Amino acid sequence: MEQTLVLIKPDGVQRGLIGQIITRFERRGLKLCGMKFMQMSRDLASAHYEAHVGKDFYPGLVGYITSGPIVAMVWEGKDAIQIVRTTMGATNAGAAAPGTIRGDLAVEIGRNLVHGSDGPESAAREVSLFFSADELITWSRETDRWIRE
Ligand code: DAT
Ligand code: MG
Repeated sequence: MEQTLVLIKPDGVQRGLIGQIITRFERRGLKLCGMKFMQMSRDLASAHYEAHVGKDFYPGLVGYITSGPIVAMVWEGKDAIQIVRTTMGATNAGAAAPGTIRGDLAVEIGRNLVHGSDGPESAAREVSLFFSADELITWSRETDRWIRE
């Protein structure tokens, strides 16, 4: 089953939106299989955002993601990567569609509340940056047959 890394960024924690953001993924039908409340080090931030090194927004991005505690989660399901991305909405929150997390709760790209892996390779890489294998729980859920036929 596909797994993807989701972060509730420091603005989501500071604004008291942890519960609302988790609820969006729960009610969509994805299954939580790992979660931790933590502060990202600069080393972890550089590894996580290695694709953006050298871009003009990179220093601000690392400063933002390390500025306070975050919630790191792994969500699982068929097509979980794409489903998380559509639930989050566009990167630039100011242009994100209403109904998405960013489109309902945020207004700009530099405070866009959430991170979700963008493909199978980045998901595998990012999940292993934040979680060891024994921190991920495999469990069966009674409602799954009412979510997928
Ligand atoms: P996403 O978070 O939707 O996967 P991304 O991987 O392209 O987007 O970029 C990572 C983060 O970097 C993004 O959430 C916000 C920031 N960012 C990206 N492009 C930016 C830009 N042009 N100006 C400012 N911040 C940007
Ligand atoms: Mg990305």
